[in-house]
Amino acid sequence: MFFGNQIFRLDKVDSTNNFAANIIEKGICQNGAVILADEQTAGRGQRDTFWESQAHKNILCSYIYFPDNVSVENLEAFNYCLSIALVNCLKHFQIQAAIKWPNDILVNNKKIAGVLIENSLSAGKIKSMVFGIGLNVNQVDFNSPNATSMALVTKNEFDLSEVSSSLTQEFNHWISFADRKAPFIKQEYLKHLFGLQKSQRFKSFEHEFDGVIEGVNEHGELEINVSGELKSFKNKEISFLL
Ligand code: BT5
Repeated sequence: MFFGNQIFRLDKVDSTNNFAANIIEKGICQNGAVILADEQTAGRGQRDTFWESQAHKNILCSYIYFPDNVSVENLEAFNYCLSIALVNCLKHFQIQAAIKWPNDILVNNKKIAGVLIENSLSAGKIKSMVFGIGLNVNQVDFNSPNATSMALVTKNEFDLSEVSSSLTQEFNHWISFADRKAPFIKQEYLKHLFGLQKSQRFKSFEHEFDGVIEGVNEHGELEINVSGELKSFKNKEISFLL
């Protein structure tokens, strides 16, 4: 399997992740298929949020993967690999990025890319995975106050097909390690983790506090040292006050 062996190029779609789910259900795509769209009319973030993107300016894509034997416990490795692939893709274009747990990609504290991974399960095993990625490339004005793009950071325009090829190449490289459950993926992820070992302010269930990120545990939860006590947080249980 390699990503990009089959490519669906779409002018306009509601969401590349919806399109992916559709063709998976109809059984008309190969393992490794990639969906690329110029425009989304209903791009989704996690839990009912919206992903904004002007037409023809950014990378809006979904990668389809039918894993052989992946259990729910090993899902984190795929999140790590995709985040690392995004950071390395940006590095290829001389942009230094960090991963804000669990998978926002930041440059200068602003979000340059977001990830929406959607899996379908059967008997505790993963049947299919859809890796949806929105990477801001040439868009320079956003409604989201904390957004940035490759063009804003570098003052250059980029060729979208070059950026998507680089991302696909990186993801093909890193996903093989997730499959093999290679332990160093987590180390690589931590190398790029935003705020690691630094004091930060957080908010959890209306409560604000200071803490130091120590890492992520085996369930992929964020571990924070709060006044000498190590606490772990699931996705959406905590937000960073940047
Ligand atoms: C994400 O959600 O960051 C996942 C975004 C995934 C988008 C891709 S595009 C291709 C594929 N097809 C889809 O339909 N989706 C995927 P979350 O962590 O929930 O962040 C969403 C929040 O980010 C929004 O509520 C806004 O505040 C902010 N946001 C929206 N658009 C943005 C953008 N272009 N750049 C930076 N921030 C943005």
